[in-house]
Amino acid sequence: MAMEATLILIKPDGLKKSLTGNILTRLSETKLEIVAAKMVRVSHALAAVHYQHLKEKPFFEDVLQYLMGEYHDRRKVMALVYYGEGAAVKCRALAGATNPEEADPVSIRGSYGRITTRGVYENCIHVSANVADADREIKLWFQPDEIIVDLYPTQIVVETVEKRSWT
Ligand code: IDP
Ligand code: MG
Repeated sequence: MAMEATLILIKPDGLKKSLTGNILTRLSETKLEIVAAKMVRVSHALAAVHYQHLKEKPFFEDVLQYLMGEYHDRRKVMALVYYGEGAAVKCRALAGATNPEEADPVSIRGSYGRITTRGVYENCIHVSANVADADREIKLWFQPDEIIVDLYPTQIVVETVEKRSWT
């Protein structure tokens, strides 16, 4: 199997239900390496690009609000990159099907997900669907220096930007 990276997001429902430890424990069964991790406050713009393939769906805006944490009083997600042999397929298998009612009951989504009365599949975790999606999504959520291995080609850009520093 090829060395791959995949993006994992613990969504706001997963955080609110205190499932971070459970989910990371389940993912550790894969023996993959975590090469990046951070908490992210998700903007509408980031959510919209992340879920661009759902733009025409009637539930698009609901899914954006869900990822932004508007339904869970938790405006954050935990983003991680898992790296190793067959990472995309292995993590996807542990996550289970998109619809938590159809997901294998012992999968992460089968164990912890639910369908809300609004009709959104709250499935606790995002896992890139395949390697092509993973490459796009990892570049969207992480900067090169936030990942401890070199996954993709980089370039040096010289910019003068104002940024905060510790006083
Ligand atoms: P995935 O998360 O399994 O890759 P996608 O089709 O990419 O599935 O959908 C992204 C997210 O949008 C899902 O995880 C789920 O939260 C939500 N979603 C997808 N399809 C539906 C649907 O038919 N009804 C309600 N929510 C959905
Ligand atoms: Mg998807």
